[in-house]
Amino acid sequence: MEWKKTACILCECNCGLEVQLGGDDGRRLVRFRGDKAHPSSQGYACEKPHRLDYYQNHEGRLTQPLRRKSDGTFEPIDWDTAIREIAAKFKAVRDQHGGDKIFYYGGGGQGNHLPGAYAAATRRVLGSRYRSSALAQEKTGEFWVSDRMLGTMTRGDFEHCQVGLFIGKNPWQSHSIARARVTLKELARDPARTLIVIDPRKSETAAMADIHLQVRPGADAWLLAALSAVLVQEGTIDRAFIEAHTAGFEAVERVLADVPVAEYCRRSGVDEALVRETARVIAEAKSVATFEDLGVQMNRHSTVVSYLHRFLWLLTGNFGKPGAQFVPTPIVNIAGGAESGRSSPVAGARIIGGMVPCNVIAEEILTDHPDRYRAMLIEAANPAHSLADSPRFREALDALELTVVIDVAMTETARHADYVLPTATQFEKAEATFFNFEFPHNYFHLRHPLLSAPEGVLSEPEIHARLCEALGAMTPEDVAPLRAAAEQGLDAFGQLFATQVLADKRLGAIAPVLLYRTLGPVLPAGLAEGAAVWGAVARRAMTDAVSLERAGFGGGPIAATNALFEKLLASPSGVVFAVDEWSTVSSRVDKPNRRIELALPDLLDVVAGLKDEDPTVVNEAFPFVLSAGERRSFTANTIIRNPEWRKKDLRGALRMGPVDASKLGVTSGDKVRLATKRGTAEVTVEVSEMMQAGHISLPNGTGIGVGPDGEGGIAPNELTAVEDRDEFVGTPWHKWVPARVEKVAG
Ligand SMILES: Nc1nc2c(c(=O)[nH]1)N[C@H]1C(S)=C(S)[C@@H](COP(=O)(O)OP(=O)(O)OC[C@H]3O[C@@H](n4cnc5c(=O)[nH]c(N)nc54)[C@H](O)[C@@H]3O)O[C@H]1N2
Ligand SMILES: Nc1nc2c(c(=O)[nH]1)N[C@H]1C(S)=C(S)[C@@H](COP(=O)(O)OP(=O)(O)OC[C@H]3O[C@@H](n4cnc5c(=O)[nH]c(N)nc54)[C@H](O)[C@@H]3O)O[C@H]1N2
Ligand code: SF4
Ligand SMILES: [Mo]
Repeated sequence: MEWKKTACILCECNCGLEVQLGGDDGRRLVRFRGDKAHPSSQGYACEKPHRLDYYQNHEGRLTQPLRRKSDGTFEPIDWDTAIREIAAKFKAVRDQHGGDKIFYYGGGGQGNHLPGAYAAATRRVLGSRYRSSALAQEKTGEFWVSDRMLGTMTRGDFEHCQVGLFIGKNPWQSHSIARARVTLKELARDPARTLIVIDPRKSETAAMADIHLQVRPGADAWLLAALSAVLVQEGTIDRAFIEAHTAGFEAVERVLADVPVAEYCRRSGVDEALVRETARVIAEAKSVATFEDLGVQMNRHSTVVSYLHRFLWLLTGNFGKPGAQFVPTPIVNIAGGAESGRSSPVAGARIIGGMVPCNVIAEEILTDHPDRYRAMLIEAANPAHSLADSPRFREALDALELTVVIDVAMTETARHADYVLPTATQFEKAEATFFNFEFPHNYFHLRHPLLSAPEGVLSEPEIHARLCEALGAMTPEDVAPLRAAAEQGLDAFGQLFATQVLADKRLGAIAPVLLYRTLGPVLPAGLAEGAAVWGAVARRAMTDAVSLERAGFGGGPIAATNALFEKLLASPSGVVFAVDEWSTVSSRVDKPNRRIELALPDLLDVVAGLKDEDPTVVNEAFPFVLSAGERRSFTANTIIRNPEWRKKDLRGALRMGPVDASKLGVTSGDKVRLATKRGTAEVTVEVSEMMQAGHISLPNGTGIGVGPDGEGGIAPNELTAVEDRDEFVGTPWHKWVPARVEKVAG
């Protein structure tokens, strides 16, 4: 049996996989093993990819374009009709109300990123100016803070750190760092190294930590303020680093000198002596790597916590040295945090990295404001399930004049569309890994398809190319010369593309689909969808020539682009494309004089104001804090739709600590009624030693296909509210949902 190379698509790591196909039709994914040749995962894989056949083969798979009828049901239509009608209807919205009323959502999930690249062409042709994706309900606060302080993103070197710190992050289950469990075990086992976890829950990662700061849910701001205050007040900061590499320290010092450490420890629920010891461990370490994630990013004061988090490694000089924080060279920068010059048209929300906060989208539709969004193109995302307050989002979709969804499956979102366009799965087309942030060697993985796509579905690049053609934006005359050059080889193609397309605004706008139509057909079988990667590589060859040259791709921008692109096409396990040096990291700070800006006045004001806020106050009506959407061993957003893919806990239990359970008189397996201000659901309890009193949690990605409490469990966002969001960037408080639990009689 042949082993074919691909990657797992269930979390952002996209570990390299080898797969054997089988079954009656040869289209089942039957055996799996980690790909040892993958530059980052090196043979590692967790338990989840063994169930990937549930993604590739399932009942809800779409294989025909669908159009909504007036009675609300769908009818199949052919592709020519679908493309013609959709193009005409988008054009009508653009011509009547302006292209900026056409909103784009999605573009990629955990393992697919190329759709968003191709959609850029369609968006420009339509004049669509506003867009968003899941990143604007999790990462935009961190991106914004990082952009304002460093002008770039950073990541941590957990493989070599002496101290590894995870804040609201459970990498044992959620990964996000390469070979997470191996790295965590090494860190925990070595007596000279320290694993620190900040989590209200004794998560799998917290359970193996040397230090677990079991914070009160939602009280991280006080804890991190206390930790950084101890560094300043005990004088253990790295003054030499601060003087050489930062600006604005005095303002920060003034605020932190004032923090009443003992009182903030009390409010955060963590013992003061343990907080002081943790600060000392961080201050004395040779190197500290850190990672913050959803536990704090979907919580109260999330943006302020992202800011305070940075003090822990910046005030201790843990930047730009092995084992500490670094600035990677990605092929595509998906972590941009620049604030756009404009705000969202109705709510006036801040737009970070080009993305409108997810929590304001519904209110920008459900209004009579003249600038409301009137049409939406949604691709590779399931916002009717993943965004706060699903009922309201469904209502917003229904209020639009036109909704088009591009997906592999009939999803909660697709059900509210006017047109649903079926696309090839991530194993039926070339795809690529964009969440690669390794250092000093970074890699890129252009994946080859495992299977051909079934009759009736088209890949996203083909859909976007056809839409652009139907809108008259890409003509045979645009295509012909580049197509001829591509036939002659990459050198001729590169020269012509550089002189013709980049010099012409109209052609530049459709560059991704133009690449697909011209370069795509000459690429090796199955790799046509990788054509846009050529454009991404070309941009990187211009901005990071030195890093690429160290990896063996030099000789000027076009030569380096073509050499790297050819290597990507020929390397089904991925390619190391950038080699960096630790000594150059600080030169990547993109701020005046390469100095990291420590003082962000608006956020410092909030830090100072924490004094007047008490996170220990209990809400009488909703005395529990619900974490709505915890990563467990068999959750993967909504990528896999059949609940049976989970080996256990099909419906997703409500975890609750033993003290709360006995107070309520319930035990594992009992049903309870869970109520928030937004909704109620009946759920099954799992009594868990992981949970502290007053804290309960539900998994993410459940409740698919079957109403609020069907077979697949409860969909968490039936219970969340859009207005509970960060004051700066609008990210939701999914990990801090006030809730009430009642025993169900009988
Ligand atoms: N198995 C699995 N892995 C995944 C995914 C998946 O669906 N399933 N999804 C992927 C995606 S999209 C993402 S964004 C990442 C997310 O990865 P994580 O952020 O690690 O995932 P979560 O389990 O949502 O939250 C992490 C932790 O935050 C803790 N937490 C809750 N409230 C608080 C609080 O008030 N303070 C602090 N400090 N912590 C708190 C929770 O107890 C939990 O242990 O995971 C990725 N990996
Ligand atoms: N309450 C609560 N809500 C949350 C979270 C939480 O912790 N709590 N977590 C949030 C986070 S961190 C994230 S990242 C989001 C994720 O939410 P979304 O970004 O909406 O992503 P998914 O649920 O993974 O949906 C991916 C969609 O892509 C489709 N798909 C799969 N392969 C392809 C393909 O090749 N092409 C196309 N076009 N489509 C494809 C799938 O069928 C699915 O409909 O959820 C968020 N929502
Ligand atoms: S860590 Fe993530 S990408 Fe790797 S095998 Fe597990 S789920 Fe898949
Ligand atoms: Mo996410």
